[in-house]
Amino acid sequence: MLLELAKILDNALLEAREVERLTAQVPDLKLADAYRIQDEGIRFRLIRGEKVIGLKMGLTSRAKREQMNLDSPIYGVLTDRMQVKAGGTFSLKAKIHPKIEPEIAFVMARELRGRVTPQQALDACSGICAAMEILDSRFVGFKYFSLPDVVADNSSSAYFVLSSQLRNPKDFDLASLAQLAMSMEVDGKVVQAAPSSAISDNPVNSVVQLCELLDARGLSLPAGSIVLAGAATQAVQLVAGMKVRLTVEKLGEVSVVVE
Ligand code: OOG
Ligand code: MG
Repeated sequence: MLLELAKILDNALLEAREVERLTAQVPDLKLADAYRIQDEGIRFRLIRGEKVIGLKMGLTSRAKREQMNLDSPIYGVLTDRMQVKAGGTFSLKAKIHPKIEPEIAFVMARELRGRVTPQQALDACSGICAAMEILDSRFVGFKYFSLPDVVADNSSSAYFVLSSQLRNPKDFDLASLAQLAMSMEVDGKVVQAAPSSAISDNPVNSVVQLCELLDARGLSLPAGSIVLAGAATQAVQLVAGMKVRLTVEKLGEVSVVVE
């Protein structure tokens, strides 16, 4: 059954079309099984030659939990083919209904496992940068799905873009990481803004939470992983012609042009 559900979602991805939420068919779909569907979906992508390069946290800010009407943090997997070049173009061709959101990314120098403190998580990083995630839910209308639905759908993750300005974590302490102004502009006009504390009170806490979610499944956070900490604000619908730019105080900027 799980494999069948994973196949439905994988076909939706390949054909760029929306499908009914899985819980319409399987109302009692458990979160643990939703992560297994997510695993299968990633396995299909690996068979097609993609490589896992990181993980994303989702629903780590109140703005996102309210936008999606869902209430707990979740994770998804990032592959190399999901990465868009900084300053590059993003084509709406073969996408369903993509949205973009402002994030902060960490690059892990060392493996982390189980319960770690925020300071241990920060010490295990080799880089921090501004990032944007492009979500593209495979569910009808990008709404009315439950937590197991979105987890099965790789937590809505579709693409991401990392700033080419990678900062040294040694230049930051925990307090300073929670005080960075983040501002996302479309065509030069600010459309979303929030302090970095909007993400899990401190974006590094998203790394801590990710380790706990992984540990509950017997997994660790591998060395070398990119970690998206989750959006600080609501996501914004992408429209052809937009130039989207995120600026994060002390981290730098990252942009993408939609075509
Ligand atoms: C779920 C994914 C949420 C974030 O950064 O909070 C997420 C969704 O909004 O569809 O990626
Ligand atoms: Mg996100």
